Amino acid sequence: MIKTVSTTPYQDQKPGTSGLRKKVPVFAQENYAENFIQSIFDSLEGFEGKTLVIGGDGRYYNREVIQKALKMAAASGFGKVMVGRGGILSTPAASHVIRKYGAFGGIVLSASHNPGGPTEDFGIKYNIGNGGPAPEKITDAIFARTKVIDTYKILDEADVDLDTVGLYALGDMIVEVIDPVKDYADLMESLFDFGAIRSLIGSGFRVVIDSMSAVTGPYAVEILEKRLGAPAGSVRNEVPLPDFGHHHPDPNLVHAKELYDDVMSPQGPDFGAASDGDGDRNMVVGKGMFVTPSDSLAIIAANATCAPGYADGIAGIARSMPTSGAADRVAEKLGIGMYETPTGWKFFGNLLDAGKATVCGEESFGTGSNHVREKDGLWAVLFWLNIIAAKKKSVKEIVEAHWAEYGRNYYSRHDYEEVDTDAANGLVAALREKLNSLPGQSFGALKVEAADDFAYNDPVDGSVSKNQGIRVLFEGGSRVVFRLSGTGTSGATLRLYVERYEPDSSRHDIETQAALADLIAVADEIADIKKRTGRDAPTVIT
Ligand code: VG1
Ligand code: CO
Repeated sequence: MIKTVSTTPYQDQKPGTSGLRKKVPVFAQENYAENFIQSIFDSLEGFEGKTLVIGGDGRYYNREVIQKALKMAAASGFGKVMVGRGGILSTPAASHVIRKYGAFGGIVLSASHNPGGPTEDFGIKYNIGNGGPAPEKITDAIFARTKVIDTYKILDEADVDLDTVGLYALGDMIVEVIDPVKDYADLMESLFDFGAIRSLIGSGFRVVIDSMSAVTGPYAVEILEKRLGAPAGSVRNEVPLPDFGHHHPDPNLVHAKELYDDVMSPQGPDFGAASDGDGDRNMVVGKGMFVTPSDSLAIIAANATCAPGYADGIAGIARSMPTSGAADRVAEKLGIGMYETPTGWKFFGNLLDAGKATVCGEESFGTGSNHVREKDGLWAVLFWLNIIAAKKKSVKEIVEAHWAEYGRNYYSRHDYEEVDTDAANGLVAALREKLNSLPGQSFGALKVEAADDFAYNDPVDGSVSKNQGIRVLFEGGSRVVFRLSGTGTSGATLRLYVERYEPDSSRHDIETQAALADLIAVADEIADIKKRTGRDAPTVIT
């Protein structure tokens, strides 16, 4: 039976960089999740009888919200929902399932790299039929709807068993519980030379993946241990836990430090990788060499033809604005298109659909391609293994050869987390005021060439996105970028991105923070970071 429930709107359900993210207690308020899910459905047209995909990263509250979403999808007239067993689908796997089965769209339940648990983060994101995050036109419509919604519809039925693969009836709708791993693992096998990677591992090359007790565990075990023959135990923290075992499932040098230290130790593995909560991020570490995400994008693009799925070459590269310009040099050399978009994977969707870009990346440990419409952690790891197997070189050799050929883009991001929201907004407002006066000014040896607030004109649909981050560009190609995070759930997070291009290969082995020290100091001088945030130092440096 379909129930129509009266509800009161919430005013704070604005989707951020990647969907709506809030603390669990916020989501647990009366009708909070229901209002948002109904607002998604109310903003869509023509889904009657069609298929919806639902899955999440297994974090706390995942199962509860999936049951609600299933009953609401049935009440709203979807014909079928495909849901991962146990409510599990990594973000890239959800994207693939939407595409493979021609679904109308999908709901991905995740707060990605943010911690999980009863007082930690939860999130809901809508993906469209191309498998990618809904564009701003749709997220704006959803937000507008959440502010006025007064009823939602839900089926009054018992919960569906999510733990057994099979077909279930829910009112007039079918629920298909699917194996969350198989389709995705098959896709990976179709893109990469599994035979070559198997030989590499068979010859003694030791690979370790840290799934950080998050969603990639089952995927990594199936692919790395079962299909590629790595010894059992090669995947660490492989069981997804609702609280991620109190890990912060963010694969970077701070939160995946143990893995990093292990790979760097002489007895440790040759190659290490980690993923985030929902499986779309990746960190790649080789013995003696941490690969920055910006370099990873450039190196994958430069060596793409090593992988069978990309043997014909790539059409173009896209990167988010704060991501370093390393990939730009590769695009230039290959004579292919290069696109600079705002932060957030949703901006890559049109470029991928139009065939303008084949590989995309973000400095925030995100890399992916046209195989799905999300960034994809394990895909990037497999791409690296494929390149290593094809070139028969170590990560360190591959990265150093790349720098020697293209020059090195020294790069770092400094995050100031949970700072006072007014202070953060004040800092950005003051920077905007200054923009016009900066060009021509010198700070020591650094002279400002240009300064702006990044705006993106989508070359495919003509949409314009303004205020996407403040850029200060110096003569010679160095730059600093300031923006506020759109994924945090308490206070504001200021991100400072710092980059310097160094063509001279005799200067490619400087410690990163040292190589960027003068730029970091100038960024503080221009934006008054320490004074305005009241912080002496960033909380996270990547
Ligand atoms: C951050 C990253 C951005 C990424 C987004 C979602 O956004 O900077 O590059 O696309 O997270 O990633 P923000 O607005 O906090 O800077 V995921 O893996 O965490 O969904
Ligand atoms: Co993520």
